[in-house]
Amino acid sequence: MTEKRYPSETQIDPAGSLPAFDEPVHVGRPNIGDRKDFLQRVEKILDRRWLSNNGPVLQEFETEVSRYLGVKHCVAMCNGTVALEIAIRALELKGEVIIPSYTFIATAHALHWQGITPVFVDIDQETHNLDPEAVRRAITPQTTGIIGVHLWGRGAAHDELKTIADEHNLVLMYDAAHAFGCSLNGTMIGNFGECEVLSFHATKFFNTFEGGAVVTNNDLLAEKIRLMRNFGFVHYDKVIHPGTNGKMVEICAAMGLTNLDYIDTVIKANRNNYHAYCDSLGDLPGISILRYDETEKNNYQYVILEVQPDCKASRDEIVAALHAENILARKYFWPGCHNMQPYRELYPDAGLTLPHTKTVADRVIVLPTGTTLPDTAVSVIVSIIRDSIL
Ligand code: T4K
Repeated sequence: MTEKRYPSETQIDPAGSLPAFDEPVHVGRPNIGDRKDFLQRVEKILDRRWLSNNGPVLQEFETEVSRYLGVKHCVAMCNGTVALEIAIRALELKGEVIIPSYTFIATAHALHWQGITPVFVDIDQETHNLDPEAVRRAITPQTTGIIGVHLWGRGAAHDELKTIADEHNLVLMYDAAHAFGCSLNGTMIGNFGECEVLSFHATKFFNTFEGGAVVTNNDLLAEKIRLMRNFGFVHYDKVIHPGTNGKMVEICAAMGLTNLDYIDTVIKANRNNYHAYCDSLGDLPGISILRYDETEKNNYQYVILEVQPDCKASRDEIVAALHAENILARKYFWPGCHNMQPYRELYPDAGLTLPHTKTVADRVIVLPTGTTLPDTAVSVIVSIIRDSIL
């Protein structure tokens, strides 16, 4: 990023001509650990001429992720979406599976892609996570499972979901794409349900370029998922299970190991940014910021504003004001999966049972954070928001 044109909040764009930042300030700018360490790892990979297929760097990465989460098994994959697809298949889900509509589209697509009906259920307006009572109401004889999403890294209502799953003999698993490095009731996310799926995409607070993983404490499930990740091969010429190609390559695992060494620095930067946003946004009328429970571990990757109905500007007006200044704030996950294709056409009435999804999706703004955010950016961003609503 080059020179910023708003040195302080007292000098906001008097002529309204130049954007605040010369270059776009992104939500989801990758955090990258020590380059030298990474490049050394890459040199070794090239020397070894072992680029993929359960190589030594991949194995080390899986061991380190398991250790970090305190979970028995980590099966790393090429991305979080394929990890979801493989987990869903390994758990033999079919018929209908309950998910929130307020999530990234991959949660729904991973089911639809394999001929399973995603049943969109409403969220709790406070937590933005699945509402257990709404889950209960959506169960039919065709329901085989529930996929909870720990949205923004804040743990889903696991105890309630587990009770419902047990009562109805349903499989419970999690899309934990946002929740690497986060805990729920003091236990690291990654240890809940039959398994949990992580994403290590470039835009996540911890990345392997592209990547993901299934983590589980279930030995048999981990074994099955490992087979499915590699076409079902157990040995040369011997396939014992249907499978696909979900493998993570060595260079991605090397990025993962490098970024694991850097993870505390990233969390600290995110935490500082989050507190700076909380402090300066606190008094803005009609705007609230989603809070993290600081007794839990958080990755603080998601700075979430909600524009309340009494705000003088609409959510879209505020986003437009930020974009005009080159701050590419996002409206995740508007308009909800049920309003995207093919679901919009397949389930045109889904929205009738999703009032909280609509309310939240219409209100949320996601702001930039991470190690690349310049020191004074938070006050500049808040000033732009303040100007847009006063
Ligand atoms: N479940 C949930 C709940 C998820 O949020 C996701 C992924 C998944 C499952 C699936 O996991 P993966 O299969 O992706 O591992 C982005 C990410 O692509 C996606 O991984 C993520 N969720 C989602 C929330 O965000 P888009 O369509 O918003 O990406 P895009 O291209 O608009 O990029 C976001 C911003 O980041 C842009 O302003 C540009 C910036 N950026 C992006 C990349 C790739 C960079 O600055 N550098 C980069 O290298 O989906």
